[in-house]
Amino acid sequence: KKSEQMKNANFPMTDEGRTYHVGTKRGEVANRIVIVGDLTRAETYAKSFFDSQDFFKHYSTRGFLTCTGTFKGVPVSVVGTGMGTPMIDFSIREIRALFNEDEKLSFIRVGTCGTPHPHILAGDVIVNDASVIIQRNPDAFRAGSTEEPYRISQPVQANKSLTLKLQEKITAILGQDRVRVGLNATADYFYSSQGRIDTNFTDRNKTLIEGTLIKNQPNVLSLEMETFHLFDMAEISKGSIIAAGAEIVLAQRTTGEFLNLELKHQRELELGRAAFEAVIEVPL
Ligand code: R1P
Ligand code: URA
Repeated sequence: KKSEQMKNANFPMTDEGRTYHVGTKRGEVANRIVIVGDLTRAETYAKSFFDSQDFFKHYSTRGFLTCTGTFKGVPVSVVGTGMGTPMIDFSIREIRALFNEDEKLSFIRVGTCGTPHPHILAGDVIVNDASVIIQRNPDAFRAGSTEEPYRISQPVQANKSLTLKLQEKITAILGQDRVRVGLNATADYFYSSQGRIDTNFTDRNKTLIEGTLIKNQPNVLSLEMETFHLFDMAEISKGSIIAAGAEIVLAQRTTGEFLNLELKHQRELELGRAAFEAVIEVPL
């Protein structure tokens, strides 16, 4: 399929109104949206939860998958965003641009994460009521610099009603013992800024998680790569977007355990169902 000519250098769109990266146009995305990092998770959700298998599906050449259908009769979309905060920026801005100024949107992110918390198990679910971001400071790595190698932001809050509804829905499925609610830390990278050790590079991150992060924010439960930017975008959306997020714990960082695939797939379906139920029930 040949790519289409974009117009408008400030906010590129085709004549037909398709956005540059996500590639959808007005009417192809619902205003209640579940976003996930993994594109196969997005497709599995559409196939498992949409009322009909005859749903709208669009792959963009920039790594986004959008599926739109209905869940219990309510129009919903699931978008596979890929990884990292720039992908969240493309997703939120380009989806928002498909709606009128007075229309409201809700986004729930269903992700996977690591936990720095010794008592949370791989396979547990963490619902985030707020998030900070950890950013690597490249200036600190230049010769002679005295700057700190990583910066931790102030927390930004999730939407309370959407978060409570998501917590209620996932707790009804998994029970209280497997669900935690608390602070997330989005990292700008998977390796350096999540404190992973890679001897091929000078990362200066040996004490980043237990030292810098936990001293700064003792209650951080999860580490992932998108949620902060989703909450931040909702906060600056002039009241048009509400957002919540939850993750399945894949990596238990204090023991080194990584979740087995079978339980990961089971949890993805459980948390996905909870997210669709929450996103349709909370009024906009
Ligand atoms: C890293 O492996 C990816 O997994 C997490 C992180 O946020 C990052 O995107 O979430 P997803 O499973 O939604 O991609
Ligand atoms: N995703 C992350 O970003 N970090 C982890 O440790 C696991 C999943």
